[in-house]
Amino acid sequence: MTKIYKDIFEARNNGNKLLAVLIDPDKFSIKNTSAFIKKVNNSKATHIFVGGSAVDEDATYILVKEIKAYTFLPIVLFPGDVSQITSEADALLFLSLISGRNPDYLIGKHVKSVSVLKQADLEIISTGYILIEGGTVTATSQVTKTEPLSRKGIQIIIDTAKAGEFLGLKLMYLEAGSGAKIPLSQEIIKSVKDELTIPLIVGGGIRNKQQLDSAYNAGADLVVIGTAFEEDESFFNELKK
Ligand code: 1GP
Repeated sequence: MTKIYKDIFEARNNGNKLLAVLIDPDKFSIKNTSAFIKKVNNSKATHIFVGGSAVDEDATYILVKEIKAYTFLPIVLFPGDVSQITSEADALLFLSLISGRNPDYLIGKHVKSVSVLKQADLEIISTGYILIEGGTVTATSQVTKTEPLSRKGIQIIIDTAKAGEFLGLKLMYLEAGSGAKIPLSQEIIKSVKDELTIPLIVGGGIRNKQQLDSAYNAGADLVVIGTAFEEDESFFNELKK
């Protein structure tokens, strides 16, 4: 097992909850990197994820290089496209959008990324990505031209996650979408958690400590938060070490 996945796997086994701060290069001002990362370092965050749906060429490389100068936390790419792959990071979530039926995001982009990945020194973590409706139209849905799964179809959500595990995916990411109005319910998280043996990531629309704890209590092993920090960095005060 490679290092970053091993750490996530062990944390899950030991019941240690993980927190990733998501930075979208498209929405983040690089001038703010040092001040922002200082807050991340002083918080309970265990990982930094970098990625977005529409990011300019080279923006990820430049930003990850800058972030690295200020932190020892692992930097994990959460790419919306092949152009966001850079060896400056430590690992890459090799995402397959298994809630959708767009072949490009199930396998097509992956094939296109191989020549880049073969040159890159990145830990590659195969990850099932399940987009579930979160009360707003998400950039992911628009860019990938896929519909999110209905919140009401819990059995379909469970079976999608389990099918991903049967396919050999090593992580499962349940996503309400960046900036979701409603984060995923405890019922959805718990139902999926009960079925999976692989670690579970949950993200989308989590904006306060109570919602974070609710996701953890329902079974999330790692929670991803982006928008809440983009909108109000004082949220870090609630998450001090
Ligand atoms: C988005 O799950 C992440 O892909 C985080 O969502 O930006 O709503 O925190 P937010």
